[in-house]
Amino acid sequence: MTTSMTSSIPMLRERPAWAALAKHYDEIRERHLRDLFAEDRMRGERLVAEGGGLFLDYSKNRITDATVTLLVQLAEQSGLRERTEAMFSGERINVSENRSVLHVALRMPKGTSLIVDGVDVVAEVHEVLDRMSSFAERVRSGAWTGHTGKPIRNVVNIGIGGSDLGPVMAYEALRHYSDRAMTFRFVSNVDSTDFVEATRDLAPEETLFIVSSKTFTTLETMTNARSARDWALAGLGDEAAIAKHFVAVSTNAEKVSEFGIDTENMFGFWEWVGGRYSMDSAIGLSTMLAIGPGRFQEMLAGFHDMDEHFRNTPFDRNLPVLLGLLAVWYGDFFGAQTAGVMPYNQYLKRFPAYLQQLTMESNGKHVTLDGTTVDYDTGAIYWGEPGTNGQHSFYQLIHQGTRLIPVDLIGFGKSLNPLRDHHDLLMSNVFAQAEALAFGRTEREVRDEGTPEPIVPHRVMQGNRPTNVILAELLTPRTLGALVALYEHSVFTQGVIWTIDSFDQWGVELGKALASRIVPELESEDAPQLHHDSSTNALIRRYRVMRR
Ligand code: G6Q
Repeated sequence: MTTSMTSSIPMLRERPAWAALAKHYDEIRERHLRDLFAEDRMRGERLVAEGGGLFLDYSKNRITDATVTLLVQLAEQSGLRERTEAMFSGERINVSENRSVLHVALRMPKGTSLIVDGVDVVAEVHEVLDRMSSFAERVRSGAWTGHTGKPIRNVVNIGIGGSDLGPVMAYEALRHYSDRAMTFRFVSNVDSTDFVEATRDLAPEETLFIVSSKTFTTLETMTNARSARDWALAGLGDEAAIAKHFVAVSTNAEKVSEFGIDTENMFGFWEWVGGRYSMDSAIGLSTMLAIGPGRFQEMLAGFHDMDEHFRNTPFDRNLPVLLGLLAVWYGDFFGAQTAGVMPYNQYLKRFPAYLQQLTMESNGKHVTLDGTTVDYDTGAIYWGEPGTNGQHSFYQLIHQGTRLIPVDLIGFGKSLNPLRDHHDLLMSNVFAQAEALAFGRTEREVRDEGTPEPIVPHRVMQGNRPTNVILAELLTPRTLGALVALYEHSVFTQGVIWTIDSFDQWGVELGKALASRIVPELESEDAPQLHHDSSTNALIRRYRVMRR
């Protein structure tokens, strides 16, 4: 499948900037950040960029001005400009699923329009947002009551993957702004423990379930939704109660009504919204219930700020483009296998998990858009924990291990919960870590501190470990939107360089199909015959004995 968008673009290794970068890499691979900073006293003030309310310091990367120039050329030669326009205008850039990729339309302001296949998608988006808003207002004010007339106090989102990770992350991130009289829970795992623990202290008459599933066929979600219905019926004793305690978020009205949810209580979205790009669609209903429609709109405005920045800013000042190009630089030239993202903000504790799906499901691909197997590395393994916790565990390996791990450190100017000197202590760690990773401690420095000779090598920090520092003034719905969009577009930038489809997920689809084949084999001891490999057959037989 060759698309008109990419047919004129040579394979990655044949793009002139790639060869130039390979040569340039040989020249600067040994250069130390200590020297790069010593040579240019303004480096820390020059290699920065701003957009969408976020500030990026990328000076502590193993780059020179020439590196940035070559990476920007690579972006140009990869068609990033054209592909970005193709995405924003609704072209079917998700080639393997033949779909448009229009999460950017989810946050276009009311009154603007984007016509795709004769339909104004922005008008459709706002129609759903308006319905969500009026529903959220009714629930939050107590006007929407449960079956027994009591207001809803608990909201349980049932969904998995893209229908879970965004909502959980956003709820945790924006908890400061949420209605504290309400309880929010998220059930994703088909392990019944997830459902049981999430609902054990909730009163059914005050509980609303949001069944969030784009397809409304996902095994985990439908299994949990059925258990939720049993739970609600056991507590409320009446089928009629379902209408008051269940709403759905889906693209599949037929399946929603088959399940027994009135499609009046369904909030739709569209096939052009990928699961991992859906937290700002109706999939964000739990977020809106928590923080209210006004603040949800602010979050959308933050996404849109970053969309505009991405679309309109020259590449060498463009935050998502710079982050994306640096990821390619470390992954493909330095051979970095992983990348760390460490938010120095407890509210962002689920942000790394959210990013894992966004980055790894999008760019974990081994063929190009036309199906050719790649001969370079694609998406890195993303991971992280909030600071400062990580510093007391795995940072050791980042500082002194043998692997290169580029790290993003995310911090804020102000705390939402100021207490004594906590915030300055927190932020001093951001700056100190970035500094130590870049500059390390030389043998001489260690010796001058009076370190006994045999201990000197152990205390030496080589430094030259790259970081990006991302700062925003305050964690608000708006900055969260901008931060998520920053990574969305960075992922897109990387995907364009690698000429892969960042918007399909055939590996995930495979998992969905495989397990359902084995279920009947676990339930019955006689038939059907087992036709797997010898290991799978033996494991199934052992499990049959264990489950008796
Ligand atoms: C996301 C993936 C995947 C998906 C889940 C849930 O991009 O496609 O994580 O979101 O498998 O799918 P449903 O929303 O259809 O239940």
